[in-house]
Amino acid sequence: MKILLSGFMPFGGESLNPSWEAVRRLDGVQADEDVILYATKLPMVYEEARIRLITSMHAIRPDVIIGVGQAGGRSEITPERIAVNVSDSSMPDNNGRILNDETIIPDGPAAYGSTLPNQKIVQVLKEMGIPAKLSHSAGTFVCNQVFYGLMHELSLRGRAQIGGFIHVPYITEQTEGKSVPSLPLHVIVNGLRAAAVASSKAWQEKYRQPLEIR
Ligand code: PCA
Repeated sequence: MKILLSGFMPFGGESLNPSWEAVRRLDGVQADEDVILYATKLPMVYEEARIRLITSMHAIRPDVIIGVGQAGGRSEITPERIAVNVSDSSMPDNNGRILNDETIIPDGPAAYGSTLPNQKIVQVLKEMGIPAKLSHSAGTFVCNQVFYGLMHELSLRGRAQIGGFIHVPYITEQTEGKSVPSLPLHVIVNGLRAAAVASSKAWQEKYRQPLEIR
């Protein structure tokens, strides 16, 4: 089975984005028996990011899709519970666009829940000694737009796919000289890899078919 992980380009004056730095190190990795990881890089631009992820989904045809983004200031790896149908931030995207109370998908539902095994992911990461916590808000910036767009796409297709979003803290290099929480890159990489394996198990429990008829 295939798992697609997305990461973002840097923004807000940063020279890197830990989401892309982490997922690019997982591209092509066999995370478990019959589990191959793929990474795709998204622009930090509202519509383009959402469309780019859907294009990658069409090309790769993954069973599990995990969007990943930077949440500067958080100290844990945080699977997101819910995506909301609104973009609203005083911060511009990388095209300089500021969105105010904008609906992402007109006539779409107010929110979608993640279909990743979030509680299991938090539990597995904690057992590995990696700080992890369920988050109840992915915000209303570009990450939430990608997360909402992903869940909307999955709801339209009705295929045997699960998906969701995980925010990660800054990596240590980004916070030198500042009193802001961070994690070493390798910890984030290991955490996302474990989250992918936990998700593959959840997918298999839900959709597993005998190998010979796949
Ligand atoms: N974090 C931003 C957008 C891109 C990213 O890595 C967010 O949380 O919306």
